[in-house]
Amino acid sequence: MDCMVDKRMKAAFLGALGLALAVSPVLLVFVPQRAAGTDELMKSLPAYTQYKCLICHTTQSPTPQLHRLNPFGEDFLANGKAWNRTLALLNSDGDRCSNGSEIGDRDGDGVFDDGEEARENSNPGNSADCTAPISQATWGIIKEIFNQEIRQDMGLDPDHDSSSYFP
Ligand SMILES: [Ca+2]
Ligand SMILES: [Ca+2]
Ligand SMILES: [Ca+2]
Repeated sequence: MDCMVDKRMKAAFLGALGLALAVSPVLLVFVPQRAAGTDELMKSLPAYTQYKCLICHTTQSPTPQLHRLNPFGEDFLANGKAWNRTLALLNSDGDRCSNGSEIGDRDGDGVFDDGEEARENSNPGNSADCTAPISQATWGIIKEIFNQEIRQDMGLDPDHDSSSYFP
């Protein structure tokens, strides 16, 4: 009797194993795989750590089956998959920011603009995302405008009052 149970279990195990081996090629086809080349191409951009695949693709996890490009990805492809001045000066997604401004390298020389972190300011492939970086010089201008406004609102002479409300 025990022997009969063992034989049935062995047959069931072998049957399951056979089925698994038979469908494994099918499973490999349907299990999402990462699009080949995406990681290497991404690393050719000056910055990619914030948006990663979404810089060029319409999905965060592109696969060989689903890897549609966004407007920046299309321009990157048309530019020979190279980051340079030509691509930096384009505004692929049609917002107010050039690709270089969004990536943080306005002139496309591969070197980040002064005072900027080595990360994207906004996504060059998403027209709803356009953030201008605030450099030290820009911040100085903003402070001066606010200080002038406050001095004028308080009735102080902006030419002779040097008080500043921003450090
Ligand atoms: Ca743009
Ligand atoms: Ca630069
Ligand atoms: Ca954008």
